[in-house]
Amino acid sequence: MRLNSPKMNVIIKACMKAAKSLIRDFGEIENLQVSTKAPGDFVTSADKRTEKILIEELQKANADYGIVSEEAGLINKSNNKNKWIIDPIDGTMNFLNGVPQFAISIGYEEDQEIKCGVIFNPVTNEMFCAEKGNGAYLNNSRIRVSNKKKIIDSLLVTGGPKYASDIKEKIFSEYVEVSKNVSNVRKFGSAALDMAYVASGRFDGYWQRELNYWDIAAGIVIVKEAGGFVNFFDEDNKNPLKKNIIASNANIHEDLIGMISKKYIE
Ligand code: 2AM
Ligand code: CA
Repeated sequence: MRLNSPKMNVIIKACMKAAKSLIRDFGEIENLQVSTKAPGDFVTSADKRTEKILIEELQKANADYGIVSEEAGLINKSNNKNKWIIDPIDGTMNFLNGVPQFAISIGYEEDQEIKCGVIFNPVTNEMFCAEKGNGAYLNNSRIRVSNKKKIIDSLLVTGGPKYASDIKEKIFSEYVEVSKNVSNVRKFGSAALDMAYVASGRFDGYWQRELNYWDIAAGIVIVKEAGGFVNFFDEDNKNPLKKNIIASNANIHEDLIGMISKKYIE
């Protein structure tokens, strides 16, 4: 049984409409005009087109909701209760290089909690979605996090550091530390899909520093509804949209936290 509440229907409809445009752009990747926002942080015209469709569709349903989106920034700032958290292309670097590992990510936040989310890879046609209290799905099938018991047997995924990071050494040393204590670590380049893959048991756990809220908002509810745990660590109180995250199955969560950071918020 797929999720079909009014809220989920709005998100899925917006997502599918935007995905049509995005997949056309992916087919014409060589013709895209690429502009550089900052080193290592590329923005494509496809990004903006996809975002525009998402915002238009979501606003048709709820004109007064707040929107937090990568390019457009904050819309309807005064609405702090209901917000769409959008990433039109998560995995931009993959997209630009013709690698089919990227996704549209849409989260719906109510009273500071993500209540539902969709992560859609338009190339593989995999839609991961979840709604608080109603479970997590991949297309029409329920998903669950893996049942791996020991961290030493686990396959993890991570990302970063970004090109302009000030903490590259710290991120590399964490990578070394974790790698010594697990089966293996992957780097796939889309935080949203990394979260979705943890939710569906493909990876046992995920961690990454220096993310933006829109990279992982939808993933939070999808991992939790799939039975996983999500924690944020080393929070930056001055910038609540910046996130360091750990997401995994329940069995290995404490061990993973122990390897990465002792300072975490419940
Ligand atoms: P993006 O593709 O939307 O930029 C890659 O490790 C993951 O980190 C992607 O989900 C990417 O999102 C995210 N990320 C966030 N900020 C980034 C940055 N400045 N440079 C590269 N990746 C970034
Ligand atoms: Ca992103």
